Amino acid sequence: MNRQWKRWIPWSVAAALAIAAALSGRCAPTAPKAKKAAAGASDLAVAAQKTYVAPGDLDEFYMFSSGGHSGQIYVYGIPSMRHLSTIPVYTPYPATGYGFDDASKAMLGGLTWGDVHHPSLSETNGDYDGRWLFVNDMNGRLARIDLRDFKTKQILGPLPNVSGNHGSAFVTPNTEYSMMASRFSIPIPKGTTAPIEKYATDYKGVLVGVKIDPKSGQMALGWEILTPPFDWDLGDAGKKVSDGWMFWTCYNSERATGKLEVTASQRDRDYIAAVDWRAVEKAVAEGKGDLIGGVKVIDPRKVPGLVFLMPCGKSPHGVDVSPDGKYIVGSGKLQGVTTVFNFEKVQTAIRNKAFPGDEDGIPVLKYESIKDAEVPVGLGPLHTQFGPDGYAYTSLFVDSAIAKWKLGTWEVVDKVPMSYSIGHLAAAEGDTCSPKGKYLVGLNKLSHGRHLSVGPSQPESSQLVDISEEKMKILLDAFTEPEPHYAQIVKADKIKPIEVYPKDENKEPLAIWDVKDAGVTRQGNQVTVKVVLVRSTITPTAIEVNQGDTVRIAMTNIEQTTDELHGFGLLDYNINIVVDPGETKTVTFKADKPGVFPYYCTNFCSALHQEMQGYLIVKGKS
Ligand code: K7E
Ligand code: CUA
Repeated sequence: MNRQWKRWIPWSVAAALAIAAALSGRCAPTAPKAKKAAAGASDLAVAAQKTYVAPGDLDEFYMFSSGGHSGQIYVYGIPSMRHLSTIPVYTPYPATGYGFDDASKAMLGGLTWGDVHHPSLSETNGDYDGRWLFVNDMNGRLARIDLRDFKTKQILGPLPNVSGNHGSAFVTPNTEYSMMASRFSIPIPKGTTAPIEKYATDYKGVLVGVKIDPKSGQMALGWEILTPPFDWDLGDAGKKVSDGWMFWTCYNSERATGKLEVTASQRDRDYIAAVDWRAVEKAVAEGKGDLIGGVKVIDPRKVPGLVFLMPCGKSPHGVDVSPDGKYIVGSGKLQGVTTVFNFEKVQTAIRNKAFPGDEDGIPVLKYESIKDAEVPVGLGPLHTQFGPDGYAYTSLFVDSAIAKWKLGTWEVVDKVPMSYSIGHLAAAEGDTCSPKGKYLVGLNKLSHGRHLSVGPSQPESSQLVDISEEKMKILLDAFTEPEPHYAQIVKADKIKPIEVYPKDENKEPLAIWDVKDAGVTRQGNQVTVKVVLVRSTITPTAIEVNQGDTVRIAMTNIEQTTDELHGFGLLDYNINIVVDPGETKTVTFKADKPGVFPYYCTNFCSALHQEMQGYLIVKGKS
């Protein structure tokens, strides 16, 4: 054990004590009983002014926040922290009819939830380009949201061999790939079994490259890399000088099973994997790799030189590459320091083949030879974001604070407490090549009653922090939907959404634009209904079918006016469709219940919205 690792031990002990105390409730802050000023009146006035967005004015940034196991993405405006929109991705969302029409139902593939952790905006030259948002699901899936209309357009997966897609959906600087890594290891291919006692040898993790089509954003499974059964956690792509490399942290390099909080904390260190993804791409193109579960899988024992392991403090969470690509920041979750690795030193060590060891054929680099600094940020460093001026911001879970420090001098210049227990943080474009500064949001895990009580199921809290000056200042408490693991903040003018679907772009063959084309056609027991939705009638106003028919209703909202949505609610058949202006949606169902069933417009659309209704008549068999 070298000196470095020894120095960390007291930190680990202190951290363990702090966590134990927090868990036992001894440190639990008491809820404020009434509104109280946390700072002087003038500070509060400045904070209020900085976050106040006057009626009719617009926020400066969008924040796309992970919805965790709600399976959704939440869109907030910054600095107001107002919730603007919910984008359903892996979960049906009745408010927008998502998961009820044929197309979105097919995308969900029968699954009704997902667990979204890390949204990832598409990039060009390492900066957000405002085109797409990729989001992971723990269940081996990846989704693409088109920011032209803020709708989920594709869900890929569950992908073969992947169990627990946590280390995702990080894109490379020109959105060549969205990367993925398994948190849980399993015997592969999926579907085979091995006893838990053989975990260390027979269970495997995978690192995955999902290829993105540069024009359409279409995702396709590229390749996988076989790894020991480590629990891959978080990732970040190299940029500028480190472009072409991908980094992922892991815990449980012990390859332990059972009570991981004990068994996976035995070693002083875990790893950050460094993957030369351009070389992987080339190797796969040359036919290297084995076909496992239908995908090309590279085994580093057979194809060396693609993957390397950088030792890192035990149980690291975030790994974050600086805007210039020179530094890779990673920290043990129980440490009091964050380690800055130097990409050039990593390259030198690889060139010199300075590998003191290996893990199943993957070379391990020497910690001392690749690190530049250990920055004494405070206890429990989790995740780092960057500002435009060479500053880095690290969230500290155990200290419940954010530390601001300088790249290059490694000096900690400021700290601000968070209420309470910060997880990730998101600075404006703070993980790109050109961070914007100004604002940072602490995504806190607990709120401990800093809000009107809503019972035991308390909301998450997020805090907006002003980072425009030397000292960080908390501006606002906001209560976000669960579970805000990670978020990204992008300049609002980079996103250019449409407000109606242009009629001439509608390619749905069943779309109609005139009420005279509406009606029912039949082929045997297959019934097609073409419907027009326009203020304030659903045409046809009655639909007659026979019991046992398969009915497909295609409804076109022929409006070309902003905000004129119409809905189609048919309660007795669990049908709930919302159609945006210029859009066509279809729903297919079996008319198995005879009777008369009203349908109605669900979205308020006009003074005569209430009159927008009709009847489905299902004639009984006898
Ligand atoms: Cu920190 Cu899944 Cu990135 Cu939760 S993750 S906190
Ligand atoms: Cu259409 Cu209400």
